[in-house]
Amino acid sequence: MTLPDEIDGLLEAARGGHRRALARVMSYVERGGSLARELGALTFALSGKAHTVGITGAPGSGKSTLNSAVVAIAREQGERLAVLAIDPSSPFSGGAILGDRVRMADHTFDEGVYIRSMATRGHLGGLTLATPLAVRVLDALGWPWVVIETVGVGQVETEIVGAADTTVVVVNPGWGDSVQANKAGLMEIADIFVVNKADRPGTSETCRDIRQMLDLSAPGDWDPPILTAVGTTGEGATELWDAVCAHRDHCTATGELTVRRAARVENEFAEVLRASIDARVAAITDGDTAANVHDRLARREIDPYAAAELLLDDIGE
Ligand SMILES: Nc1nc2c(ncn2[C@@H]2O[C@H](COP(=O)(O)OP(=O)(O)O)[C@@H](O)[C@H]2O)c(=O)[nH]1
Ligand SMILES: [Mg+2]
Repeated sequence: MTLPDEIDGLLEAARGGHRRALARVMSYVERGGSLARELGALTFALSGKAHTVGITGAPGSGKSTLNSAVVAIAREQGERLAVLAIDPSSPFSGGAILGDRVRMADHTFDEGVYIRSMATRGHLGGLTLATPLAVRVLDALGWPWVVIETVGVGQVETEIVGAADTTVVVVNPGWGDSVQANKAGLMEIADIFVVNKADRPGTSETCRDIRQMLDLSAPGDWDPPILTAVGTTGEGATELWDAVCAHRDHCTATGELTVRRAARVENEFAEVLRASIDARVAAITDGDTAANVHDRLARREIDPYAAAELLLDDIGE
């Protein structure tokens, strides 16, 4: 079957399970620009049904291995899942992603699993805007679960994954003693903790350390469970999947899910606005007005506030 040229047809084919159509749609999302924009507009009203799960943790902590084991369990229960692997530190053909492909190879021929490594070249706002768009498109195309794997090293990655409905933080034995820049950030976003590589010494100490750190933070109505797992054998994968489902049920019952989703779309709006303003300012900065403003600023004829106002007046059109 040849692929339709127009976006609507492509979306319809992708929704009908046509893998090449889906791959093409996701490439458009990745590439950004007007086609991504159009896809976003067409899919927005259809989205909001999928439950999104973020998995984060240091590189090498075993996120992909564990995720693959969890996907297998979910599949046994008849669930369909789309997995987005986002790793800004490694380019599309990089080692980490290649590793992910190998680990995920078990699911290659399974129609109920879709796995995509995301790159975000050409995207206004980068990862922060490309990821929610990608998630929304998968959601609108009928994937009931969208799993987002990202490296929990930077603030942007933490924010992305923290915006999921359920956030899983993967750590390893010894994490309690480690000095990690964004440890507090990870503590804040975790709905579920997993100490993976529980075949190594120090697992129970790490669980205890996390417990203590959690006890110091303000109690919410969901107490994040601290699980242990061995990704390579699949030990603990069932418990992790059960915890994800329990968290989803909890959020649904309490209305927390609706609150989170409203906050998420509000954040995205703010982000889009900021990125659009930045882009317009950058465009102006190349022009005559800008040169003039910079000169006057340098000569101290106008102050930075007046200079900003002059530029912003130009945006207004
Ligand atoms: N010993 C041990 N190794 C593991 C475990 N889980 C994953 N690994 C190994 O850790 C390495 C990194 O795993 P990977 O899933 O790519 O980590 P990611 O970067 O977080 O996605 C691989 O060599 C895995 O085989 C585990 O539970 N125990
Ligand atoms: Mg990985």
